[in-house]
Amino acid sequence: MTDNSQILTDLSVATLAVSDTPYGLIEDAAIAITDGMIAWVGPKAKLPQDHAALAQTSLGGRLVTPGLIDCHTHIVHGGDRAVEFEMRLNGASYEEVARAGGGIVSTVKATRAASEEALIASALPRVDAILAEGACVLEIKSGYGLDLETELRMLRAARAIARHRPVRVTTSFLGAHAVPAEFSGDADAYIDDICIPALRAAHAEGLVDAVDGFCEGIAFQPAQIARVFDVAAELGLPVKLHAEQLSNLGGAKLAASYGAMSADHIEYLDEDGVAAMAEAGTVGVVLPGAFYTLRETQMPPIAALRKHGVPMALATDCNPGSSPMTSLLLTMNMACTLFRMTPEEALAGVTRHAAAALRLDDCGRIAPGLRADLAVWDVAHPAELAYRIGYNPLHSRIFGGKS
Ligand code: DI6
Ligand code: FE
Repeated sequence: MTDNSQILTDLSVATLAVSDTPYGLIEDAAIAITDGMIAWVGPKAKLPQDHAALAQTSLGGRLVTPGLIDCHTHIVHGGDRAVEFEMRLNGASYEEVARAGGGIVSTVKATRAASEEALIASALPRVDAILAEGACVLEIKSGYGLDLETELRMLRAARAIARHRPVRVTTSFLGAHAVPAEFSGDADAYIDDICIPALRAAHAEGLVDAVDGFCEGIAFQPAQIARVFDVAAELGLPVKLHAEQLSNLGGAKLAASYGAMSADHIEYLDEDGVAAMAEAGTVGVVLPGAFYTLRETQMPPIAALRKHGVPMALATDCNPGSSPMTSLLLTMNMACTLFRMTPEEALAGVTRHAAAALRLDDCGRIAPGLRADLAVWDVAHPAELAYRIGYNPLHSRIFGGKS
């Protein structure tokens, strides 16, 4: 099955279209693909005659979903922090870990020391793990360079991933991720002298699809984030924000005031912030991998997000510190078990709502006119995708109509 014009038959399909049927599920379905796009989807008995000439491929009764979308990753970075993880579990204090060169500074050091080729080579096995669970789109952030050259190098490596693998990559400039040691105590100077010039340079090179920041006591204040977002607005770039992860600084509200695509983490988000997101059409990106790794106890306000109709997306947050995770299926399971999201919300979180978080309107659902990015699963019911722990039932992945 390599041709990208064909009819897929003998399948059930969770279209994730907005419909009265849970998951937008259609049994005994067929999907017509022409030129890498979905031409038709529906019950096989209703397949229009004009598609009947296309070659048919039986999927043996399997379930088809939209290709998954990981809408928040830091998958390009140097080094890892496994030894630091071990030191902590052997009783080392935060200071001892920091003195031994650990923490985010160690990732910045390793990333600055890595060539573009090395960054690509170290990211690819992680990318492969995510694709092996049916992902077709990855968002990738900068933010471990914190100097102009390395921020640009990270984004070039991110773009290169899409030339090395059949996957769509969207990039986010995250210069406002942390204050590097050389600007310690002077976050404002870092924003003016490095972050904003690096954003302009990265944009001029076509490396930036969106602008992100980390709004937190240990990172940047809302007023500093606002200065970066003002430049994003000037450049015509959409924004998103790591907001309310460890405390409530009103980051989501700030992001919403800039019409943000998403506010991410959001454990400490209050109902005021939820209402602002609903008003602005800002998606809430829930990241259970970081919650789990940090042994956080404050739950994201799932009930308030539901009440205000804020779409909830899910992502791995794949990063070497707070979420060394490369599984969207495990992310879905954690969202259900830790946050009591439903399996249907979890699947929407890595498909339809993840597409909305990235402002992509040609994927994340199965409907005519959208890209034929599909995941084919050896499961009978879509709830099984969030139910299992550490089991991958992917049968095959179709990217732009090609297996
Ligand atoms: N929030 C996080 O959890 C990560 N970045 C962020 O803004 C942590 C990054 C790291 O520890 O390397
Ligand atoms: Fe993150």
